[in-house]
Amino acid sequence: MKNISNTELNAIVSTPNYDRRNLKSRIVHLGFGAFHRAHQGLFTDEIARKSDSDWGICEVNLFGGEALIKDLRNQDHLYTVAEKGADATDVKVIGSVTESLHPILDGVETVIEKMAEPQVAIVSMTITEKGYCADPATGLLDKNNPLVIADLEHPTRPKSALGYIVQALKLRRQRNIAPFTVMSCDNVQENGHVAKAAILEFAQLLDSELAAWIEQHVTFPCTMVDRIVPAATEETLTEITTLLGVQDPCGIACEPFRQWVIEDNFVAGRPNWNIAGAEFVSDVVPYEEMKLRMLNGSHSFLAYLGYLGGYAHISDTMTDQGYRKAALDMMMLAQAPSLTMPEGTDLEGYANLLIERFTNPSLKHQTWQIAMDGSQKIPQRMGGSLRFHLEQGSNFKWLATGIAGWMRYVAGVDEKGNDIDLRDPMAAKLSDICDTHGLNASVVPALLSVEAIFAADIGKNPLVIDAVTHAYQSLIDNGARATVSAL
Ligand code: NAI
Ligand code: CS2
Repeated sequence: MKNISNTELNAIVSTPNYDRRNLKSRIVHLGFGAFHRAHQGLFTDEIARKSDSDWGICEVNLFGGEALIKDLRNQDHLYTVAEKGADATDVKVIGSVTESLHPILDGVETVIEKMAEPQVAIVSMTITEKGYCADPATGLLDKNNPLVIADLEHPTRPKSALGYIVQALKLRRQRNIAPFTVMSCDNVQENGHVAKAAILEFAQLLDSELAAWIEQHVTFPCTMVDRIVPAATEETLTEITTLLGVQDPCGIACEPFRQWVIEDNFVAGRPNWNIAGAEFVSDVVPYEEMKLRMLNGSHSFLAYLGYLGGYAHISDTMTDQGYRKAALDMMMLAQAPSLTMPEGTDLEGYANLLIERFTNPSLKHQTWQIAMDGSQKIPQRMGGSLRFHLEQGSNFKWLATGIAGWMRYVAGVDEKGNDIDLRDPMAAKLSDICDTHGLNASVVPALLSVEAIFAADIGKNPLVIDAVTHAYQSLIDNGARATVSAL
């Protein structure tokens, strides 16, 4: 490995130009995963570079990620983000993390006590869709979720993010400390509203006075977050080592594009993330819907049908003209018409930019990764637009093919007969249904009847059943590539 001197390092890698000792842990973030490192962590670093911001982040992983937290501590909480364009890579060392905690390393109580500290103004989250313990079809708390059941039984030793937040808020109320803002940064439709509903209902089941206090004093801004950040691989980490000159096990690579639209509704102040390009608005929902339907909806479409068609990465699907055209049609013909956007929004420009971002050959974003947790993703990425087309009587074949692709994928075996490593919180239930039917179109109405995923207005609708059955049969008869290209 090349040994780079400090001067050389600074010439190619940008490092924090501010005194990190001035930062305070005013944010506790749950979910020190790939995305947060390349998004909120980087925005928070950038505002410290450009202003006198004192906002620092205490990182917490509630599920897994102990090794990552240990590694982060070993390097003074610094880590690298490599922004990879088609032709060039920018490397940034991020300095916004002040400290880190993990319940397994530090104890549950230490994490809750940190969240209860008076200087903490925001608890933010990237805990994946399933972290909200909500029913994907309705967005309301799933009282049968094993984490919810366990946390209601042992509220002072929670496991779920909801349990931690409610316990920390309880301590703040008891100690007369003002509450924090709860900010979701997950790809969940109306993420703030879903977080609020789940937290309030959970609190209500524990202590109705606490629930009323939370409702009155805590805010839950919605956010639209966007940046494609594939999971780190050995290859990315090796590349970062080469660029940096030292190893960084916490390093992460992502695309150059980033967007963050935030509802300006904070109870205890907030960083001026706008200095780094975030937008504060009064209503985020239209932007969230645009992104979830056009970007994430077509991502899921490409993930299932791409994986089945033998494409390992999103950029590989973009080299196939059939997939490329189908993805653009999915955006413009299936998703865009269902949106109500502020005047002047250029959806065609947005779609073309998405195709360009998906094409980025430097970004190895696995179709298998995006295919994960489909039961949580499909309803919000395709359900709303499906309803729109049913009301309008318009063509929804792209959505039907996307859903059929998911159904064929959860069968657990690919077109060559190889097993698929299915990851989904509902995997056992989905596999049971698929095993009963085999690769037969009779599985379509059976999967559409899973009400936690498809509300009855969709799942029992004969037009939906017909269209998805037709697409599923084509996948069985002709395979994914021919089915996509025939769209
Ligand atoms: P990741 O796998 O790197 O990290 C997942 C994080 O979620 C970990 O910190 C883990 O501790 C936490 N987690 C998992 N299950 C949990 C649970 N039940 N309760 C609490 N915490 C839990 O994934 P990544 O890429 O960071 O994505 C996380 C989320 O960020 C996504 O699900 C999505 O909602 C959002 N996001 C991701 C983007 C990306 O391109 N990676 C872009 C935009 C949003
Ligand atoms: C992807 C998203 O994994 C997935 O489901 O669709 O994480 C996507 O990369 C981001 O939302 C882009 O902002």
